[in-house]
Amino acid sequence: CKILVLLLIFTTLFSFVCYADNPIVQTYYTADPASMIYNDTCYLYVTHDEDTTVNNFYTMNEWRCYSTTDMVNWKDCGSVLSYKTFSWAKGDAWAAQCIPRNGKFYLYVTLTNQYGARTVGVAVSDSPTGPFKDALGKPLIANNGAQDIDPTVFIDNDGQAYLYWGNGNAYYVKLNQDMISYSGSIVQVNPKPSGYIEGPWLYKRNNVYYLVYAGMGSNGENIQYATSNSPTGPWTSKGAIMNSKNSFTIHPAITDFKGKSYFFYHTGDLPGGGSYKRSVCVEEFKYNSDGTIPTIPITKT
Ligand code: FUB
Repeated sequence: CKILVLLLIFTTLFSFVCYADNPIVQTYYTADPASMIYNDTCYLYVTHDEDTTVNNFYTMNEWRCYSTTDMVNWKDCGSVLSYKTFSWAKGDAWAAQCIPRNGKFYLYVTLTNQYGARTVGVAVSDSPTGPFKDALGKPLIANNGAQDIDPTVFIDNDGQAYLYWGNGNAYYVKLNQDMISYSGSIVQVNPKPSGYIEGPWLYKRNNVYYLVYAGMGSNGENIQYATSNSPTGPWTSKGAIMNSKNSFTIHPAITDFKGKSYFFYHTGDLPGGGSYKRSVCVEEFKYNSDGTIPTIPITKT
């Protein structure tokens, strides 16, 4: 009986812990990583590639979350939100990012609305791992048919929050303190960051603002970045840091965690993987002494 209990404890623990080599998640096809540091833990929100060659496209219905305290052992926190939570959405649970504020967690997500337009929704929870609920009952961003995808959110030292997003062009708004509304109009970034396609990731380091994004590489997308002395630009191109691998798209997130810097992305590296069956990965890297980001090699272990 003791042995049975021990076996049960072991199998329960094992089923919740993913031991990370790249790809981090080996039990699902995952993409579009977005890291969030909270209480000494790194949470990683990912999309879930569910294409079963039904339409051979980005068939995605939910957002999943993984967490780690050491960047090696990852806990599967499960599915934290479905597109079905948004009564006004008809699918396409694409890239998302979560941020803590006001004792709550705000998850900005890409969704297709009932009219077929790509939009940005926002969900809120009391916990980083959900359950999240639709904060508005309607899209936060529905920019007249623009490709409103891939939201990234950032709060500056003065408390002003910024939401960037967009495919083809990049847009931003200044979010209000409540994080579910914005002031002023939507601004199209002009000129757009050099080579910009999609997947923006905005952050600040040593008083420099970084906008990291997907551009076009030689064989599918690559990751490029630009910097500015303001969160609203103008943006100076700093070049490419990583090419896509076994997947047309690639999508960035960057974080500092426990004194080290990490770059998250996705490839098509899991067995059976490809452009619509992607897998999230992480690389540790070091900034150059002038604050620029080096080219980052892809490792698969
Ligand atoms: O995952 C669906 C879309 O593919 C994302 O929104 C884009 O950034 C690209 O990764």
